[in-house]
Amino acid sequence: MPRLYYMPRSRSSRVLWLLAEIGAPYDLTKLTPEERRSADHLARHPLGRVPALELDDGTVMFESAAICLQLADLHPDAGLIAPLGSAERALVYQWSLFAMTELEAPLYRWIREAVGDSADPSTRERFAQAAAALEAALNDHDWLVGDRFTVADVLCASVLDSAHSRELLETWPGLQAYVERAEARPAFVAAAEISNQPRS
Ligand SMILES: N[C@@H](CCC(=O)N[C@@H](CS)C(=O)NCC(=O)O)C(=O)O
Repeated sequence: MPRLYYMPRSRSSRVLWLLAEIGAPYDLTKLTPEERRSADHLARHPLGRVPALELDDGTVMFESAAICLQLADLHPDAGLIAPLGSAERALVYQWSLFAMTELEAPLYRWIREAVGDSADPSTRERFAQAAAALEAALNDHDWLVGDRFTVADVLCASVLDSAHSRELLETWPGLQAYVERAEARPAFVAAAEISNQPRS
């Protein structure tokens, strides 16, 4: 059984969501901030971050998007990733990496700057361009790839959730509807019960 090392209210949430979509059993280890910096955890993640996942053979991996893609691959029956080499698979990779690089990076920078009251308009503009591209790609479809919910939706919607909860998606009604559709999924609701717990 895989084991997820996680902290509530962190990027672990997207992995918990994916695990709930899959519905297969897994083990969970909740880390405190101190445990995250321990030698044991640094052996799992060289930067002492979460999430990290221990696979059945003892291999430990990190990076939330890589973990989600691997879990989707391990459970093809869950239908969260298209067959290897297919065009739909290519688009799942595309939007998964887009979520991490073009959406998450500028969004988190924008949120950090806004909290410090020093938001640089170019940071918002970079997120705005990515948000508009994603909204156009959805183009009245419920999900990004092949009209079915995939791991790419977990990754994109989990990033956009941080924007939606701060009311930053008002310019993109299509994205607001997308996030709300994703958050209405029973797996999202089940995972939120774990990921929204207090940290300690
Ligand atoms: N790119 C990594 C980022 C991991 C990350 O930054 N995790 C945060 C929690 S959301 C963390 O562990 N922060 C603790 C720290 O930075 O020391 C991923 O997606 O897994």
